[in-house]
Order: sequence, then C-alpha cells, then structure tokens
Amino acid sequence: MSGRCLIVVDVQNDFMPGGALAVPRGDEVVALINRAAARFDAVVLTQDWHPRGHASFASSHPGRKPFESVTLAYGSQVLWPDHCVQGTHGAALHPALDIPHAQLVVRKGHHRDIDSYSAFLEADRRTGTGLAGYLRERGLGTLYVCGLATDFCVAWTALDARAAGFEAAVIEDACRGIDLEGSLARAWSDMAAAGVRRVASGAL
Ligand code: VGL
Ligand code: ZN
Repeated sequence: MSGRCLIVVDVQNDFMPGGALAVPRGDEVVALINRAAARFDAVVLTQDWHPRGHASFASSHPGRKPFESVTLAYGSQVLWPDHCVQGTHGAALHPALDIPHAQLVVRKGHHRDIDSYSAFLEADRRTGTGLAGYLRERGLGTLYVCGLATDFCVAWTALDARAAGFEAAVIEDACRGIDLEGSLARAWSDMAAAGVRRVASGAL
C-alpha cells in the first residue's frame, strides 16, 4: 500500500460562487488543484450526484428551510438547497478543472433516502461506495484530499479514509469551507484527532 493518490472532492458548478450551494471563494481552488494533480500519478475525482427529490434537499421536506436540520432514518441531516442534481449543469465538474489523467470518478449521494458527504461511506454509515476496495486493489495507501467543502465532504472523506486504515492528509489551501455554526473549526479538530495530516499544496 505504498502508492499515493489525490482525491479531488466535489469541484462542481453548484459549489462555486453563484451556484445553488455556493462555497465562499470555492472557485479559488481550481487552479491550485490542477497544479497539485500534476504531481500525482493516481487521481480520483468525486461528484455529489443526487436524484431529484433527494432527502437532503429542504424542498423535499414541506415547511423546512435550507440549513435547518431534520432527523432521518439514520439520524440528523442538514437540509440543503437543491444542488448537484444528476445530469444538470450544476452537477458538472468546473469547466476549468484540468485533470485528464484522473482515473476514477466516484459519484455519491445517489440513493434518494441517504446523503453521502464521504466518498467512502454514505450517511447511514453502512453503505459503501466501493472506493476503499478500489484504492486497496491498486495499492494506494496514502491519500491527499482537497476540494469542497472543507467542513463537509472533504472532512468526512478524510475521516473515513483514516477509519478504513489509510494514511490521509488534507491540502489546506486547496479546500474551501461552508462554515455552518462552527462546522469548520469542528472539522479541523476532528481531523487532527483522527490523525489526518494538514499540508500545503506547495509542499507536495
Ligand atoms: C456537500 C453539502 C451537501 C459538499 C455536498 O460537497 O461538501 N455539502 N452536499
Ligand atoms: Zn449534496
């Protein structure tokens, strides 16, 4: 498991300024990620990829508004504006993302009743995406995670990487966060506690 792999999380139009679930300054990561990716032989991209009417959309819960929380079958779920609907422009990767050598695209959040921030394990914490098996089969044991958003899909992916036995680092300058009620500080402290390293893209 000596190989290293870059995991580029959710660099999609809906997470860019002006998008349905805009991450502040989310567009700033694109050029940094392109540059970082040139230093990796193995690159995996992820896409948030929801069906219409997804359980994480506030619009699926009458009377509820985006950024409130509800309790679903698997526990608490933040409600979001409709975003990253399968096949839409908002769900497409940012047009300036330039990583032609990326080898796998993991699409997650495609079960109507289960969200998935993590590229490994859906929010029910039981349903796998297959990514751990793919990485193991390819001997890729050291993962560098970047993209959007730091405090949701990036953090959950890095934490689940550690839980699955991988080495994991987050490329701090190649991420941007949403920061909902302290979620960004909490994400960094959870990642530190789990042994996720924090690196700068210039040091790759
Ligand atoms: C994300 C909220 C909802 C993310 C995805 O990519 O961080 N956040 N869906
Ligand atoms: Zn989503």
